[in-house]
Amino acid sequence: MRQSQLASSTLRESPADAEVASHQLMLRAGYIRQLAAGIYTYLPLGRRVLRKIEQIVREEMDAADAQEVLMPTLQPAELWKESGRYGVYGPELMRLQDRHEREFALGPTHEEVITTLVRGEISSYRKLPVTLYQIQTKFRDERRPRFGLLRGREFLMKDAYSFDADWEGLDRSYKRMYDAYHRIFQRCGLAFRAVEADAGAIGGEGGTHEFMALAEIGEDTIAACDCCQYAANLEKAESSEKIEEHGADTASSTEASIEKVYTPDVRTIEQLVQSLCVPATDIMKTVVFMADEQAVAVVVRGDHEINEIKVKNALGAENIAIADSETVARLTGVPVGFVGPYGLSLPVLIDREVARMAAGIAGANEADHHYRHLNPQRDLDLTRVGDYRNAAEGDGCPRCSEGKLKFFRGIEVGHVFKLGTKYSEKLNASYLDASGRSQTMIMGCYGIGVSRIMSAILEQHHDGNGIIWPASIAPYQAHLVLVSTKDEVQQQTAEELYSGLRSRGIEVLFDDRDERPGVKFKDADLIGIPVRIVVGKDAEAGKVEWVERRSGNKETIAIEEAVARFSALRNDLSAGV
Ligand code: 9G3
Repeated sequence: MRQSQLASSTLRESPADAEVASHQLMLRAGYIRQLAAGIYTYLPLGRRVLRKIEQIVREEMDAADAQEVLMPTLQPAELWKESGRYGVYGPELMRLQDRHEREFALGPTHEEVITTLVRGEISSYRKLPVTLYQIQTKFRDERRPRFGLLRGREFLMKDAYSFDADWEGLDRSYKRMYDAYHRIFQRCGLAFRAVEADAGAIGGEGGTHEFMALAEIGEDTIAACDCCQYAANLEKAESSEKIEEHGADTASSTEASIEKVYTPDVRTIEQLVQSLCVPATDIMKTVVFMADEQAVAVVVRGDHEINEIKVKNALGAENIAIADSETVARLTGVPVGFVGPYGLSLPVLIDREVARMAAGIAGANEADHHYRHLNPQRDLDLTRVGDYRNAAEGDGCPRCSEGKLKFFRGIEVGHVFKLGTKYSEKLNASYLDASGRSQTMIMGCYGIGVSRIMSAILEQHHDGNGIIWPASIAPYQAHLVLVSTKDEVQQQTAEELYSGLRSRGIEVLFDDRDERPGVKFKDADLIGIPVRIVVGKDAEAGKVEWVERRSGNKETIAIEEAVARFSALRNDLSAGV
């Protein structure tokens, strides 16, 4: 492709609202343009990268014997009413009416569609298992679209769905997808971790993993053991129950009786630490939540954070949120900051680490007063002790005995779920087993954010001068740069090299523009094609400069050598190494 004809141009600056590197770089290098908030056009360079990512996904899905389909984006609302999800997602589900005023949704995902399809196509155990997938535009009306393709309102997803006769079959299908995901992210050049995750609203009976691309701007926090393979989204991560050396378990030994102290206007942990000169680890932090319509108090140690997902799952609640101060005052008669587990008129969930405390300090359920010397074993109802806190860095690993948990930020680029019968039951996807009995299919679903991967790769593959694409997904294999359009020999050499490479099937972006060399080199650094061939003054000696974008290495080599290298490189690429 001649860069003088390319439909996009590079920008000197990126728009102010582009906050992260991947967003800035895709705009500046001319890969995408925003049409509206969270809605983007892929310019030619961007479309080529997206297609390469799709191709890697497609190859690995096909290698795992999944069959590609393409489902509609327009979905009848009836399907979502039948599955009971029409009201669950609120304004995030984009809705519209057709000319007959029939209600439709723009598909955010396709469990309903695929289950209805399979219900009609498969009725015998002989046709199971089957895994179907598509690479398709999804719509989710995010309240705050941001970071370019990382959180868009219209985006490209590969979504796959497996159907098995039984749970063992699902385990096999799940493992095949899980392994295929490892190959896909490796081929895309991503540094990633598969982490145990929370199944969320999608539910499903048997576990779920997220694939996280490591990146500082990632919205998710991963807790990973520095010793074994344990890694989990912080939403779900656990800590070892092993008693920490310093926090000796003296719960049963303290005899001091409860004492009420006057703590005027002392509401926060920090204020308690200051006014009572105690460490946060001696404080029982009590927060009141509304779980669906039920008020519940949760108590964790002062230096820990409450994990709302764990509380929600423990209560089996649909919705959970911190109760506002008026609600707390109305329900308990106690102003916020003075609520505590002792003598409280609400159900109380006690975190494991609180149950171990010897003498704790907590709100006295009376304005301007706290209790001290609370001994949970003696004074509190411990029927609802559990793990309700976020794991903390440095906590012991829940799987191995000597590891410690470390935190990483990640971008979720894949998510695999064991759904079980959650949809097949509701939508009657059943089959006749070998003895002719009707059985419900066991499902799994598997998503990859194809457009999101592009941004995640960029977050991991750039430097101060611009993009550095992994060869597997670069828009072109070679960036051919002609230094001077005025110089006959250079011009001729570049043209011959351009046609020579292309005739060998090498993808070339040819910078044939009548621009100063400095501008060309800056643009080439920005666009990020992994290998650059510069045709300059050495052309008359039959030599060109071979520049590697990532390392910056430069070599002057014979033109024939440049072609030979690419042909070799191309063979590597087609082998998918
Ligand atoms: C909705 C809206 C947003 C949603 C969903 C439904 C997320 C929804 C979860 C999934 C689960 C898996 C198949 C591919 C892998 C992920 N956001 N989810 O179901 F109506 Cl507005 O999409 N689906």
